[in-house]
Order: sequence, then structure tokens, then C-alpha cells
Amino acid sequence: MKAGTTTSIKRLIRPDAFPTPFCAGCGHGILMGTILRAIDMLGWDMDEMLFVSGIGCGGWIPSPHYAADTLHVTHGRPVAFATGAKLHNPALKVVVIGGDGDLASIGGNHLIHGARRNTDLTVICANNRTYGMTGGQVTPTTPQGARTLTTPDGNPDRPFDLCRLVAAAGASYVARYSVYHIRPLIRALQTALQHPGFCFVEVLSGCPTQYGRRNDIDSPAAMLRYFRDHSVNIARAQFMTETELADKIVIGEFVR
Ligand SMILES: Cc1ncc(C[n+]2csc(CCOP(=O)(O)OP(=O)(O)O)c2C)c(N)n1
Repeated sequence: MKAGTTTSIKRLIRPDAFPTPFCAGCGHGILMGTILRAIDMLGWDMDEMLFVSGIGCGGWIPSPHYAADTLHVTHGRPVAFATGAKLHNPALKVVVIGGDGDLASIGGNHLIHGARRNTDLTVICANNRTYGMTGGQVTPTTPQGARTLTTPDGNPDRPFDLCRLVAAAGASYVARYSVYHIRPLIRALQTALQHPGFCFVEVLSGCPTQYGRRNDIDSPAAMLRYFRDHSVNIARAQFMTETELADKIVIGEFVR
């Protein structure tokens, strides 16, 4: 059977996984399948893997859907729990999956110190630019000017560039794509899974329910079109001005 297909990834999903808790059109569902395709195409077995996630919609991606050991831990702490698990059993391939709030807001310190120590983890950030599960509050990755539940007149603050943040902290592999960019995303996930050290993949994921509806991107298709039309490859971005890049998402591999 060809690897990475809807049929072949069934072996990686718990039989009672569906329906998922995701809203219609949530990008996390696409990411959930994309991670499994990457694992399936590597020919890996779930028995050698551990998935660690915190609280939030992103935390539901592995748990309880993946047919693997999954640790669903406190909000903001998945990198800390994953570090402990990896130290206890270095043979495990430990993968953290969390939202931008989980990993960059309450969990921001664990993220940068994991990168600084270059802990052997794969960290996947499902970045929907909002606290999706709790009603759509502002997060450290919400673009300046974007409307959220807590910034109805537009976010006054600058967002973190998570890839540059973890790269500066010392991560050994760093990439960013969106759920629109499935093929390069699969390749980046495969690299991150295989590469030793702290590997970080940021994945822009559409949240039509909380983020999109407040920012005039209010359908699942519109969210995917937004990612398509606002993404610029890192090679091209080098020749663009700050003004030209203001509303763009730079995608590609930042550290390899
Ligand atoms: C210590 C603690 N603080 C706050 C919360 C409430 N809480 C649960 S999920 C969440 C934010 C989720 O946002 P994010 O991590 O970005 O994931 P998303 O739901 O958007 O995928 C918050 C604030 C909590 N459960 N625990």
C-alpha cells in the first residue's frame, strides 16, 4: 500500500478517534492528518513514539486521536513534560504538539529554554493566532491590528516571530508553513522528526470560528486562500522591505 494516503494512515489512528472535537473548517484537522502522513511516509511505528500536548484545541491533535502513547498535560507545560520523558527514555521519539498560546504564551519560557538546551524534541506549533478553545483571546502571535475577543479594536502589540525566536535561542531545525502548504509541510515535518536536537515547525492553522470571523476571513476556504495569498518564501522575502512584508507570512526553512 502506498504510504501517506488516507487508507494507509488509518493504522496510526485510534479506531474510536472520530468525530474529532474540531469545528468545521478548523485547520488543526488538516494538520492532524499531515503529521500522520509524514510519520507514515517515514515508515515509523507509533510504538517508538510519544506525543505530548497541553490544553487547547491544538492539544487535541494527538490526544486522543493518535494510536500512540499520548500525554495530555497542563496548559503551557508540554515541553517540560516532554523533556522529562525524553531524559527518562532517550530511545523514544518525543513530539510536542501545541497551540500558539500553549507554547508561546504561558509556555514561552519552556519553549526558549528547550531550544537553548537543544533538547532532542520535535515541537509542532499549531498557530491559529488566537486562544481558539477559550473564546478567541489575543495571543503573542496575533498580528498587530487583528481583532480578537480581548482586542476588539485591533491588537496594539507586535507579535512574536516564533521561528526567529527559537532560532535565536539555539534550535537546530526551524521551519514555518501553513495548512495550505501540505507537500513542503510534510517534508519539513519529516526533517524535524528525523533531525537530532530541538526541532521546531510552526504551522499556520485556520480558525474560522474565533479568528477568521472577527477578521473578515470567515470561511474555511477563505482561510486557506488567505494563507496562499499572504505567504512569501524565505528566499524571496530576503529581497523585500519591512513594509512589503508587513502583512505577509514568511514560509520555508529558517535553520537547518
Ligand atoms: C494554567 C491555565 N491557564 C489558563 C487555562 C485556560 N486555557 C485553556 S486552553 C487556553 C488557550 C488555548 O489557546 P492555544 O494554546 O493557542 O490553543 P488553541 O485552542 O488556539 O488551539 C487557555 C487560556 C488553563 N487551562 N490552564
